[in-house]
Amino acid sequence: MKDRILKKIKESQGDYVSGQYLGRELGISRTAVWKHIKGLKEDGYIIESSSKKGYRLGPIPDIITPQELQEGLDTRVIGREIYYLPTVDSTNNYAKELARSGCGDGTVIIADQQTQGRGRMGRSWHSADKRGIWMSIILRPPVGLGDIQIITLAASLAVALAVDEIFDIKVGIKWPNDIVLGGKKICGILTEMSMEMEQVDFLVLGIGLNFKQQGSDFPKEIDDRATSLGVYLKKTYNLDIGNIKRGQLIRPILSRLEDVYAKVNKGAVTDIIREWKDYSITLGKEVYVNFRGKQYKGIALDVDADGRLVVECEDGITRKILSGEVSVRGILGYT
Ligand code: BT5
Repeated sequence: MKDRILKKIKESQGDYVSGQYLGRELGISRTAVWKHIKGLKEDGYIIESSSKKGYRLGPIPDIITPQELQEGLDTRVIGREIYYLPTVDSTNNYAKELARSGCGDGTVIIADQQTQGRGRMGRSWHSADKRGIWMSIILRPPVGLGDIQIITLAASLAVALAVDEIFDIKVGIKWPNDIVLGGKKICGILTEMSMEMEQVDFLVLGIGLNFKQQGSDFPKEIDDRATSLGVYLKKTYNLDIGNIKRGQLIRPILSRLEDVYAKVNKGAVTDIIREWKDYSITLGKEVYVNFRGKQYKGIALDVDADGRLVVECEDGITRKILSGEVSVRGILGYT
């Protein structure tokens, strides 16, 4: 009902709508209307109330509820179901529980804030309130285990394409899926999965994208390697993104994710890799990689059809790395 009231007051485009009219249209009492309006205000909407004229919606704030995100979302799978949480330990944790209890392919869990955001290999992910996009997408791909790495690469490609579309800037992707601007990380992706009888039951794609943080919002330990779109755009183009809502970037990310996901499911892996390579800042560079417990220095030559990084190591042997750490010279601290 709250959604229907919101829709009605949005439709009136800044004019007052009386409680009586809303009640009559929706078949509820004026008191019930008032209660729902109170709920909308608690969600963050600015609604002026006048005892004579009724209710009037103010400018829409930066809200990421399903109602807001789904308005204008052109996807058929990704984000058809969205769970919004003001605060959560980790959207990936929440997503895994939800997936186990049986939710649909493409379900999105999104939060304003994470108290225990996670990176890969037990590391933590700083997720300040309303400053970034912290979301997890549950996928149930009809593909084998071998394609999981491609889906992870595809996710970073989707973010890169969406940032390009909205801000007209080209990010770099550090293999496998760190997104970097001006040598600093703006986005990380954590893919987790659940297997059953050797089949992928579900996959959780956790995307953390720094959006509106100021430089001083990052803790000391990471402020030399982390930045946000806001900081980068201000510094580089003197562009202020204060008025841009998170939803304006979330929707294109979900759309592009839907495109690349469909391609993976169709087996169009070479297309994904080709597009991904266009954003790569790893290929052709000197790298340090860990392979079977040992560290090697080499040159990153290529990404193969399985999404593995092909590295020509100093000992003359070419190794294919499936996951783990890669330090790229000149990026995020390796000099
Ligand atoms: C990642 O790990 O880059 C994956 C991050 C995934 C975060 C999302 S948010 C939604 C979903 N829910 C979760 O709980 N997680 C996912 P990794 O490559 O291991 O990078 C982690 C390292 O990046 C940390 O050890 C820090 O050095 C650094 N770091 C932490 N917070 C950061 C931030 N906000 N921006 C940039 N770097 C950060």
